[in-house]
Amino acid sequence: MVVDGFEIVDEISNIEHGFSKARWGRRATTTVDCEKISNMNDEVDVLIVGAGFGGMYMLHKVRELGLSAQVFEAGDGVGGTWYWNRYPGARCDVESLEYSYSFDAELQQEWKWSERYTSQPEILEYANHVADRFDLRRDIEFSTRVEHTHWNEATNRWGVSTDTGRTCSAQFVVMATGCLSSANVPDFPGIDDFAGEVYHTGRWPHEGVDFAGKRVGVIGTGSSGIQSIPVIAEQCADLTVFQRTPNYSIPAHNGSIDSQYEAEVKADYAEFRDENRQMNGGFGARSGFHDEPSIGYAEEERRARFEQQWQRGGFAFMRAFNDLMIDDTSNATARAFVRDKIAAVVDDPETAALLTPVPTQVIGCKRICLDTYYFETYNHDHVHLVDVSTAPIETFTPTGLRTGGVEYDFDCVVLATGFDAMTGTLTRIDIRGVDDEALTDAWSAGPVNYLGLQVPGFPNLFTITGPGSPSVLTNMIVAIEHHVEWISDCIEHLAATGLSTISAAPDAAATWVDHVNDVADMTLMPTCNSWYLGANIPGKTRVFMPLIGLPPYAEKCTEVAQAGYEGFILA
Ligand code: N01
Repeated sequence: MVVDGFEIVDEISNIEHGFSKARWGRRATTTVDCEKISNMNDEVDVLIVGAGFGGMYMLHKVRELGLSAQVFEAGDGVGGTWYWNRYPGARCDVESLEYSYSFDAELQQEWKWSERYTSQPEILEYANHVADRFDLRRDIEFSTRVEHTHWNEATNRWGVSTDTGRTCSAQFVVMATGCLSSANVPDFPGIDDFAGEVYHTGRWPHEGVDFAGKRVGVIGTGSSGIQSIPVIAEQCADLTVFQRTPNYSIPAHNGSIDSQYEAEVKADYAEFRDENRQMNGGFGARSGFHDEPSIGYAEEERRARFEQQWQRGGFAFMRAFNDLMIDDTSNATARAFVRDKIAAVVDDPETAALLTPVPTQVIGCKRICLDTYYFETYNHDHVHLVDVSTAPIETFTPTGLRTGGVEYDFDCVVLATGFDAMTGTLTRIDIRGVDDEALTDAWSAGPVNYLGLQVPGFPNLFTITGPGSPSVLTNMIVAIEHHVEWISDCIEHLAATGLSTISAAPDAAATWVDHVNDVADMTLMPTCNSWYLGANIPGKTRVFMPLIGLPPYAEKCTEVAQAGYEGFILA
């Protein structure tokens, strides 16, 4: 259905605070208000879309270059993913001392985290602190969603228009739109008829949700489900979890931050950051990484190593050996260890079996979850697990939902059903490059770009942590800082050399996409239906989107720049 130039779609990416069931969201159709695009009411050097950690730092860097910038942000505050994902239990799975900006020595010294893994409210507080400290807000227009971004070949500039009627012309556009910004709401029949409340974890109401005395259903057992289920269970009267695929989850062993460790890190923060940048994912250098394969280890020794890393908590577990993601036999030993842990924690053997991934399911193929008492939660009498792997959710009803012929009644249902990751937010904006080519057409067979930074035919448009770069496989802030600095150096280079445009060469991009997939194929990462492959979205082209390995990637980006931006066309 097309209304007022917008197609009404079954997704909620445009709703700010929670959402109404009757109106999931809007997506720009191909109908473009050309007048808006051509009569720009503002002109800047760099237009930045999004005021999360990427957009904020980009703005800061652009100002350092002495250029003008405008940020458009759909939310009414900064923080990006941490602005939207306010569900109970939301916290970072990378340790606080690592998940923070490194670009300003004073900032990293003065900020004090309270927990080992920071909660969403504290990260949002940090984002607001950064916005104030660097006086960022004056160039950010909030509650303003970019809908159209068109390249004008006559002027070599981008025309950008928003849902508020604001327009802007810019020489450069930087998409700092995040990788997990477009909520995935499966097409559940009858959802509009459900009389209760429906919430998506990625669009949580700012005022919170009162679960007291309520019957709650949670659909989904990825990171968002696994973090929120124990907290919701504490608050509600009755909880039913609908699980399609069981997940591996490692206890976070969260707690207050160790002040001695914090002092050690802060004594030489630069060294700590450097060590982490040398890690494959840009984090965890001091989490007991063992750079040796598991082969040759006797079963007992191997288990002792796994146990040691298990006790460290979180991603450290996957650093017990260096071949866990490339050798299925080695991976099988890790997953057997976790299977035993689940069996030891969950009282009811039937529930334990349902919660346990099948032996062939590679651990780490989907992003590992970090939890706090997730499996323990199923030992409570008021918490129930329903397997929907063979009998999917048939329909919502006015009082709940039905699956496997059984009706479940709820006061509210939480959708922890994930995101249209990495490409979803970009393809929902009407982006058009040279010859009016739509990004959706350029990416119809999967995302094509060079270094995850630029799409051929879309000059002067950069993506921060785009597909084709390590992004979601890293500590995002490390990847963000790397991209922002590369982009700002690139813009500075163009200005210094009197050039006005840069765009990825088609052959370089084609080779790069092959490279990203070749690297993935050397690992066990493509072996499951993960969102890294787009496999969670019906109809999405199945292609491995992020590049594995931050250090070689960063080296390549440096080499390309030093070689005069090899693989790019400069004009
Ligand atoms: O989403 P997911 P998420 N019927 O896609 C299920 C980051 N993150 O929001 O596995 C029934 O992982 C789906 O089932 P299946 C982190 O990178 C980080 O939890 O597809 N079930 C799955 O169980 C993470 O990886 C943190 O079979 C349906 C779940 O919904 C990413 O965000 C915290 C269904 C979706 O899991 C996404 O995590 C939270 C259907 N029709 C998130 N459709 C940190 O700690 C989907 N599902 C920083």
